[in-house]
Amino acid sequence: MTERNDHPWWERGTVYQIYPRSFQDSDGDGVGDLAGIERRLDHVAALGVDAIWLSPIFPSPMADFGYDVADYCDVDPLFGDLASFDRVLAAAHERGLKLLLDFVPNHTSDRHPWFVDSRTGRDSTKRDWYIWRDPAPDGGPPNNWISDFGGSAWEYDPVSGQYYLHAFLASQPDLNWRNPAVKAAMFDAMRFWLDRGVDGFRIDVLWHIVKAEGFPDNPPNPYWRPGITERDRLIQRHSTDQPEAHAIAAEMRALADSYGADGQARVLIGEIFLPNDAHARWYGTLDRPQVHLPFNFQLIENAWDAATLRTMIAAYEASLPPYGWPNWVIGSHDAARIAARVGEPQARVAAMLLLTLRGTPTLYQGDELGIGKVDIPADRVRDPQELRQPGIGIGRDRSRTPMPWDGAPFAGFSTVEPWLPLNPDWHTRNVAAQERDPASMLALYRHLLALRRTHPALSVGGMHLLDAADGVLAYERRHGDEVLRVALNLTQDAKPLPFAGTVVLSTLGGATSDTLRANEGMIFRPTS
Ligand code: TEU
Repeated sequence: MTERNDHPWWERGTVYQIYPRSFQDSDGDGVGDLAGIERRLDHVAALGVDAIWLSPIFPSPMADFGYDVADYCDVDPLFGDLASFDRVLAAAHERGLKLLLDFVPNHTSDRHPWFVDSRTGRDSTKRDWYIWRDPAPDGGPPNNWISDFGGSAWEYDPVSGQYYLHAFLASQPDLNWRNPAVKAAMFDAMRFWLDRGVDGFRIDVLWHIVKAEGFPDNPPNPYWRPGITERDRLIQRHSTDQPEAHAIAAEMRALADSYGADGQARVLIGEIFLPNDAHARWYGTLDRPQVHLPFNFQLIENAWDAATLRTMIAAYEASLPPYGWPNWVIGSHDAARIAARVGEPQARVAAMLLLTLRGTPTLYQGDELGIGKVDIPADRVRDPQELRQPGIGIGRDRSRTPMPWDGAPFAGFSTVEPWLPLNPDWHTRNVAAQERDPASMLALYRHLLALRRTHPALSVGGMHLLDAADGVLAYERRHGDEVLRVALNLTQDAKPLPFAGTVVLSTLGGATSDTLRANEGMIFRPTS
């Protein structure tokens, strides 16, 4: 591929996810808020990222902590108001940070006025804004679809004798995007925020938004076994990834692009879980693009070993259309934390991988501190997914714990007991402590992010995988005359270096450069 020098910010840059409930509380209710985020923006800027994505801040009964929206064009009082949002946006822009909101198009809250109206009866003018169906002949649900949070995806409504569809909680009814009025209202909501100056959206479960006509049963998944989330009993063939959803994504993109006349792209990141080929179709075509970045979760989904990751990276790269820019996610408010999965030494290697692979990285708040396993006592579990399917290890609270800022009570996050427990080691694992320690995870993240900014080879350069010893993942990044090589030891044993060179950075510091130590990742400038 020919080398380009015109990479837009979302290709060059990095995204940092803030989970607003858990970033910084400013009003002493134990829950984070927008004024808190504004207060802590210097941490984000000092980290060296380019954009922030805020998980939902809209009015919500919080059954799914904001992914159940009751009004797309306002701010929940728990987080502040439109004025406090405008202040965060201005403060982010002053620091050169872009700001993306979380747009939740697949479903609303059951308290959204649209659904309240829809539920009043079959002749409601909003009836067709949601997906209502008659019962099956035996009175049961219209088909076999399963909610992502377990149980039937259909909820019976005794008032009208029909069922409504909900891919997630029963209190998150799915919108009917085949209805043009729904589309118009949701596009108005996007315009509302774009007009306010946001730089784009992360779009929640984008591949879910349209369902197959006729609502056929989903086929069974032959790989399902007990202990796996109930959703995976079926392949979501007819409930997700429909051609009409791609067409809507293309229209969303056209809307976002219509705001880009100032040369600053308004970016759409689609949350999409699909195998490579189906996933790549969400880029759309060159003349009819869809999302800029279909989120790539494969660093979360795959086993942490060099051979698996090498195969996965090669397959992902090969699946991209020539104009499709890659991206990588290693943590989120839904996934187990990387340091909990692979341990702290390997979490340092993971940081180097995330920030040196070709493609836009998304960092999740707290991973820059290496927050690891947090046990949530049974009486403090809040995640509705965990509460509905306990004991199979899908609890999301453990990655939603509050940011530990310093050694003050409640880690400086709040003045009262936070809504979820802090990481148990917060006395030592907090931002202030790690700022004082040049060997900390935070120092490593800052160093890596600074390197990405100063070396275009690392941000926009080409990449190819290199051969290396078993357990070592190695690759080269190249842009113009600049060549950098990365060698990551994913094992607990010392390994021979795959190439010679001058060490630019080691995850362990003080590198000798004749071997890769256990758990060591290195960036080199090749000598020859
Ligand atoms: O997540 C969608 C999604 O695919 C999740 O069901 C995911 O598989 C699961 O959480 C992994 O444990 C998005 C949001 O990120 C999530 O927080 C919401 O609960 C969900 O959509 C519904 O809006």
